[in-house]
Formats: sequence, C-alpha cells, structure tokens
Amino acid sequence: MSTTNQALADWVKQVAELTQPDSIYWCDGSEAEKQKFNKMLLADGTFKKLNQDTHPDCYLHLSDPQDVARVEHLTFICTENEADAGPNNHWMAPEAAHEKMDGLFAGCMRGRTMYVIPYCMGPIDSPIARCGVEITDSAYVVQNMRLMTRMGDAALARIEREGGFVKGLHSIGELDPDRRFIMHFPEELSIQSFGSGYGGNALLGKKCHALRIASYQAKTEGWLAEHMLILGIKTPAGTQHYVAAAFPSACGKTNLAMLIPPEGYVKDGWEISTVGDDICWMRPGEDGRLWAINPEAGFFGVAPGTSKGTNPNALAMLYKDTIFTNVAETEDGQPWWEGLDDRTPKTDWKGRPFDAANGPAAHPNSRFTVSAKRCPSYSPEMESATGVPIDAIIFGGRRASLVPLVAEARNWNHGVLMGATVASETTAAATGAVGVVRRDPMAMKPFCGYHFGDYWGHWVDMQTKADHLPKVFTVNWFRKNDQGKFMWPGFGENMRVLEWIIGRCTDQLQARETAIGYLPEVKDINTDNLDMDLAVLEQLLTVDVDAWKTEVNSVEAFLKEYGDRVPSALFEELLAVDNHLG
Ligand code: SAT
Ligand code: MN
Repeated sequence: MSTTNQALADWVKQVAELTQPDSIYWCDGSEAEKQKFNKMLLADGTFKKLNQDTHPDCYLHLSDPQDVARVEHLTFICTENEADAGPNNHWMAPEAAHEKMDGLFAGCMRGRTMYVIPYCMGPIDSPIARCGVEITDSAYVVQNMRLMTRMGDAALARIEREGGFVKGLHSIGELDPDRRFIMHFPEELSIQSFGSGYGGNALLGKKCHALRIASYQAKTEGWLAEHMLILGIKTPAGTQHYVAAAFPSACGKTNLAMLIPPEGYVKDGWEISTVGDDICWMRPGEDGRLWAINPEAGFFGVAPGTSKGTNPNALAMLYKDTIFTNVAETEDGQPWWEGLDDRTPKTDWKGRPFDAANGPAAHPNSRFTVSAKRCPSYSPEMESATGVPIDAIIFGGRRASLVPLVAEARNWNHGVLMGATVASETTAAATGAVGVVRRDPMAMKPFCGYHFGDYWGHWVDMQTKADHLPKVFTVNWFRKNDQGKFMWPGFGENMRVLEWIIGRCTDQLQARETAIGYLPEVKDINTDNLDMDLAVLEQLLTVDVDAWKTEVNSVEAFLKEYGDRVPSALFEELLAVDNHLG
C-alpha cells in the first residue's frame, strides 16, 4: 500500500532508509487487522490471554520493568530559540536533537516490521480534529493506538484530502533507559521517541501530539489544547450542559469524568455523561462560545484503585476488549490490582508468583486501554463533529487547607490566574517531604509545548477571540480537619458542587463575593441525604485571610519564576485579590 500524499510517501521512504526495517506495513484500521495483530502478539508472547470466559478479548502485557511510566527528564521541546520552550520544559537545539535521534534510529528496525499508522485526533469529520501519522516498530503500540485514536484508512483519506499531518517516529529500540528520548519539534510539527514502549512515551497521539504539539498549534491558530476531562450534565429540566476540568495527577480526574450521582439526584432526573477523561481541544464557535472535542477515542487509565466502590463505570467497561498493562493475575486468569477486591492474586506484574514482600502485585501505574464506547456513561456527543459547548472550566488541586470546596472567578483573567496557580500537596505516596505545595498550572506542567508565560498570555488573549467564554471555577475535594480526616466525602457527592456550578452558569444562584472570588452560600449547596455537619460545610466555604495573604506571596514568587513573558493581567488580578484581603 502507499499514499497519494507525496510528503507522507517521501517521509515513510526516508524513515525506512534510516531505520532499515525488514518490511513496511500500512495499518488500515480494520477488524480483520485487529484480529491478525492480536494473534501475532499472542504468538510472540507480548500478549497473554486473560480468562476469555470472564474477560473476552482481554489481553495482558507485562512491560520491561524499567519502562513503566512517562520520563519527564528525558522529554524535550526542541525549538530554534531556547527561550520559547520556557522554564517549564527541557530544551535541546533542533539540530543537536536531530543528530542524536538520527544516531539512535539508524538501523534500529533491522529484523523488525515498520508499521505506519495514519490517525485522526477527534471525530474523523470534525473541523476541530487534527491528523498525524505514527511510524513505529511496536505492534503493541499499534493495538493501543487502535483503541485510543481513529486510525487507518479513514484517517489516511483525510490526510490525503487535507495535506497536513503531524509526523511521529517511534522505536522501542532496546528499551534501554540510557538510550531513551522523547523529542518534540513544535516548529516542524514532529515528534521522535526512542527507547520506550510505555503509553505517554510511545502512543504519540496522546500527550506528545494532542498536548505538546497541539498546544503550540493552538496558540498559533487561536484555540486551546488542554489536559482536561469533558463532562456532560443534564438537569431534571432536560437542559444539557458541559464542563471541562483540569486536575493534576492523583486528584480523581477519571472518577469525575465517569461520576455516578447520588441516588437522590438520579431519582430527580440528573444525568452525567462522559465526553472525555484526559484531553480537550476547544475552539471559539460562531456563537462566541468555546466548542470542545475529546481528541481521543479511548481511555488509557490507571488500574489500581478502580473498583465497584470508587468508579463502577470504569470497572464495568473492563470486562471485554481491553488491553491490561502491568496488572496482576488471579488464579483463574483474571486481571487484578490493588483496590479491586479482596482476592489474592496468583502472579504479580513481573509475572512472578505473588509475594507481598515484593511490593504491590500490580504496578502502581499499571493501565487499561479500552474504547470509550465501552463506558456505561459514554456520551454519543463524543462523535459530534462540532463538539460540545462548554459552560464552565474547572480547575482542581489537592490542598489539605486554604482552598475552599468551590470558588468562582470574578472574571476571565481571574480564572486564568486560578488555573495558572493550581497546586497539589505531595502525599506520603510520593518520595520526599509530605505536604509540600507543587504548582501545576492548568495541570499542564509536563505537557505544555512552549513557554508558560506565552501560554498564559494566550489564555488571556482568548477574550479577544470569543465573546461568551465559559465561567471559571476552582474546586478542592481534599480539605482535611485537625485530625487529618477528609472533610468532604468526594466521589459521587461531588455532584453537589457541580449542581452549584450549573446554577451559577444559568444565573439561578446568588453567591458571596470574597477576596478570592464568588463563594456559595452554605444553603445553596444541596446537602439532602448527606450526612454532613453544616458547620463543616461552612468551614469548607470560609476564606482564611492570613493564610491567603501568605498564598498571594507564594503565587507572586511563582509567577515571577517565568520572567517577562508572564502577562501583566495575572499580576493585576493577584493585586486585586491582595487588595480585597485588606
Ligand atoms: O502516562 S500517560 O501520559 O500515558 C497517561 C497519563 O498520564 O494520563
Ligand atoms: Mn493525563
């Protein structure tokens, strides 16, 4: 097979000359192809069949134990001008990076097949969607891309129609951590990744394309590529709303994306649907609102902690057509991970007989890859070419104190400030000190393909591009009391906060203006059937002036780390907060 797109044909030829594969295979995205690849992966031991009675078409892949996560220290943004990458990125000069990568790729596919994967990020007929082509020597990557993107003939047809595409070149190399690099060339719209087979390093459509490269494209073209879930909320009156939400890792993003409302809400007719769990591309529409698509087609989620109790929707989708990576296995060949249930697994993620002395049975970053269509809360709007209109943008962090349960920004720029200063406190699970505040602006710290100062400037600029931008909110599900206990129940009960947010977006609720934004009146948070002391809720909605004064200083110091490129609007908003505090 080949293509009528000359640039693509030339590039494939050039890569083949460099990498020297035994053969070249163009992926068509068909069902027959999927079966063929599964057979091949089973035959060479990359996949192991899980219990096909309980988990039909589910497979287990155990990766190299040294290749289990993203590698930020080996991830580079290669812009001509070092300053354009910003202090938020590692930088390498494009010429030096190309030289290094050419050296690694030279001859690396000898004895292997080179797979060419045309893919589309977003519904195939959506003007907001963008295409790419990933060349890889990993059939495991092909099977994951099949679930995570729209890949094959349809994507190739679009590329041939439109011309442009993002070039992604990937080889697992020898999976040697010392010969591993993930390089991004935003100005060339290309990605080169060597030495890892892990999700974010190897499924180049995901973080590499849909965030790092797309954020750069979005700035140039006037839209937003964000690390956000997209959630549909239907009210009992039948009106449909959509919110986009950004959270740093370990803040319950997947759970929120698949939230199951409390029983009373379901009875009253509230409905939650999932449009996306990780990435959101938003563009101003003719009506001045932001219209969003989820560029992905599947979920690449963390398995540990997923259970009937924490996320029944996520669990329900994992019984068919799922690739599991680095989970444990029960005696009868079912996938298992910590937090799933109280069974004892037979083998761990390294394939050894399970022994608690060896640590967790499933790797803490073990994953499932599954089509979004398998999710019980899947929204058919995920296929909508126009996308969905966003009513609210929500920024969340993990803060044991200070940040209230929910607050609404006074205006867009204040909202940008809220996003830019999102923070999480380190938990005992991470190495190092507990309770240290780490800022993760818009949850994009590892994913913004250019200078954060320019990125915030672009956010501020969106006001000139769209007249009806969403309202912006911060939430914090993680406040703790003096005994170290969580004060808010979280999970499905977060619906109560979403209800308030929708009430604000539809001008149905008043709010109190405070120094840090609009906060709910206690009476406006629905506590029906919730076992919660109103005094606790009041505490969750109180502004501690002294603590916020300290926070303002910390935020100022943080923004200044990004130098001259930080838009003055953020300092003006911070000053307004400071003045309000008195
Ligand atoms: O680690 S990945 O980038 O593959 C997934 C994630 O962090 O959301
Ligand atoms: Mn993510």
